Amino acid sequence: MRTLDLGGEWQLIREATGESVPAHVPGDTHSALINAGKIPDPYAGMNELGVQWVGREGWSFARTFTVTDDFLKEEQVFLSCDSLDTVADVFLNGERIGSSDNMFVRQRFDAKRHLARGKNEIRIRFGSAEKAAAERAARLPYPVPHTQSPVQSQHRNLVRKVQCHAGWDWGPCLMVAGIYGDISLQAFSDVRIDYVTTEQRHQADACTVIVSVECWANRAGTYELAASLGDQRVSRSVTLAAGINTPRVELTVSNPRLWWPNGHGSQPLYDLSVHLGGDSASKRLGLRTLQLVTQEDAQGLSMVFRVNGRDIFCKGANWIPHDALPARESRERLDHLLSSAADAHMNMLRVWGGGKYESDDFYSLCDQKGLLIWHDMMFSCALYPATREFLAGVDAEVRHQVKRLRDHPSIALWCGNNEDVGALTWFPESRQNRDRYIVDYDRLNEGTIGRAVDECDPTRTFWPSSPSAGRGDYSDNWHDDRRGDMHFWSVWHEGKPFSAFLEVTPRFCSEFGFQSFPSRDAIRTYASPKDHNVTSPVMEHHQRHPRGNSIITEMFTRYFRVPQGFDNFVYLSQVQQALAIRTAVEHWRRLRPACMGTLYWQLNDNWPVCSWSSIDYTGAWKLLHYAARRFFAPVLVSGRIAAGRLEAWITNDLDREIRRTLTLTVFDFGGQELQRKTVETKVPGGASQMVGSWPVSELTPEPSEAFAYMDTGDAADGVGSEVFLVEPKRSELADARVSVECGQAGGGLAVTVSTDKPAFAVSLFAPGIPGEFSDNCFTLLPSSPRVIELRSRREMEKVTREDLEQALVMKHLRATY
Ligand code: BMA
Repeated sequence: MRTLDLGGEWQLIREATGESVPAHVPGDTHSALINAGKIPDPYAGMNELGVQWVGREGWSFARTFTVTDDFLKEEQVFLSCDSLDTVADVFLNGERIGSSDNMFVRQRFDAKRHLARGKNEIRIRFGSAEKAAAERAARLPYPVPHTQSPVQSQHRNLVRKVQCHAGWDWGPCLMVAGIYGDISLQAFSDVRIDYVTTEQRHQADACTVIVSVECWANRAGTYELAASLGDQRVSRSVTLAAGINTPRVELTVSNPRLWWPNGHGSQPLYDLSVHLGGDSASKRLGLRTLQLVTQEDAQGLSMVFRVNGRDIFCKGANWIPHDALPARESRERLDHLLSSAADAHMNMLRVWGGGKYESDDFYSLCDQKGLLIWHDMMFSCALYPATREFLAGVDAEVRHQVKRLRDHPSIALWCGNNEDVGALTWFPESRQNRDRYIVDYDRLNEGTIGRAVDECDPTRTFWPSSPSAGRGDYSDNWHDDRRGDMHFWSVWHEGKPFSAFLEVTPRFCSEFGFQSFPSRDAIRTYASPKDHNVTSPVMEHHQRHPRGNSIITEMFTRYFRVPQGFDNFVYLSQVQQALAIRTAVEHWRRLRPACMGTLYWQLNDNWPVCSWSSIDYTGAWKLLHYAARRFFAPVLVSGRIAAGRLEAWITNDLDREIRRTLTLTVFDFGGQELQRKTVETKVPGGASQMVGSWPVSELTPEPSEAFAYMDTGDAADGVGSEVFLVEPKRSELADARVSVECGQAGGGLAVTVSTDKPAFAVSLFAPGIPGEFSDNCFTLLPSSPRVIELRSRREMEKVTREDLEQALVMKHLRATY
């Protein structure tokens, strides 16, 4: 196979005027216009509103390239496009060679007869996806509604494009068009490999890998098929008919090193390469077994991911595209986000159905880091049509993506969509005529998506929707705690207190969340200091939930004393978010094995915004992400107050028994020790146990003047964990004097933090210095100063101690009011 890469410098032409600007491919319309100075950055201020016209126009990407004789000597030459976004006609030297209207399908257009030796021109004309969607809507026999966000492109559900490009309750509306991934001309005379897929058969000391090579043979014949896996090699002759064939070979690895999710073992990857008739392909395999165990039990139906025979408690978050402008995505940013997930002991991410099938980099990084993927298909929060054309497009999409991705060991499950069963009850049209819409839903979901998944990946479970109770169950499983996965949104959308998290026993909670404001650095990218007020128009523009800021503020009044000033407001919103998610996760981890997974909403942002994310658009960890590193730790010490008693729990996700000495100390807010209890305990592997419980009234007569602190003294478990005996706002916190001193530790910069009285949610920020601290948002006791290291991400210039001293901001709870 000969390849001519067409990525690089193109021109972007505005169809209406013929005006052109340089454009990089892979890339998108908006990014090219920003780079050319034609439109302002839509992430700053309220610029997004002024660039909506871009998505309503037609645009062409064009370039010239040179083709050699050698290339044209091959019998077949085709144009391969990984992703054309969205409604595209492709022209070679002025002639239309094909079209596409689904950015999730790899397109291959026959190109040979349109090419000339020497100079050629390619032009890809994109019509407005928004206009195409409106035209389709007008032709539908009945309306097919979708959710609305404050800035919204209508009928997003009628075009096969990243659904959140049209606006979401955390994302801008930027209806980009563009060319993504690889675009190249490919030439061959014998065989083209389309997909390599594998199946593993695990025996006691060996794993046999069956390799299927889906290929296209230009003519019938006998070819050599050679494959290698690790240090194993096989080759054999295969006879292919003209057209599509799927020859197979088998390789056996003895004593395989198994691939494990993060926290359960390592992630060895075996190189697989295949050569056939002049074409070749390679990938990296992880050898492992994975089952989703759904078994009837006393509570209902279990939902457990079992890897290599071990039941895994899934800990993680939901993933959205990491930039609303595709040209700004990068492997480096993916690596930071995914490393941050692994660093916080996550072992699963859910690729959410309003985004996209991600880049190859994304999946290979997940493979390397042991992050399992719950993979939605790209349908979200809407009803969808079930016309013949729509279903045919989806069929091609799902078959392509599943065959493309299925050999990644990280992928754990294919799920039909996000919340589309629930959506049946959201719109007047579907409430009045549920039958019509549920038939359409089923045609699309079971009829097309489910069938394509079953046929293209028999090794994995097809889960119909998130949330759902599994195949064949059409109930809205939103808050069902007997079976299936749950999206628990009562605390955010319904405004219930955090204690509502303690009232449910999800089998697997795949969404729940609470918002906070992003870092000071992120806010500065969109709001100038004069707008640093949460109800300024700019700040409200970067809050896409209509009641978002009110919910944050109202929740402050339940738990905290009202903070003073903008900076404290922002800080406290992050403390509050961390408390919300910690409350839920600690509880649901205590419930194992009834509950076996918690994925909070959401890991990342696609622009700078106030949202449910734990890492903001600049890559900065919000305080929630630091808290996650503690509440997702393999051994978790947690406390809760129930029925007037303080309970101490140890949750052990390791596969072996642990012994711990748990110390519970009750301090007054001045730091005086009032009580100390010590418990010797053993907790089996994969179990959670209450290891002690005491009536609060015995611990202190004045719960508003004291707090409890639990600690195992084992460094691996992290620092201790505080339990307030009444809400923080009712606790008489002392005016602690917290001091910070910048210095060196662990080969880098560090901050020593100490205090004269107990201080809570002690947090360090270094605006302008991208990087993470080794811990943050912790309880600081006078007896235990802490040395917190800074891991800077600023590679080019070294951050000095003076830089850190200048930038450093320290906050703690008592200092906010
Ligand atoms: C969900 C998600 C998203 C949404 C989030 C916050 O249920 O699936 O659609 O952004 O809640 O409202």
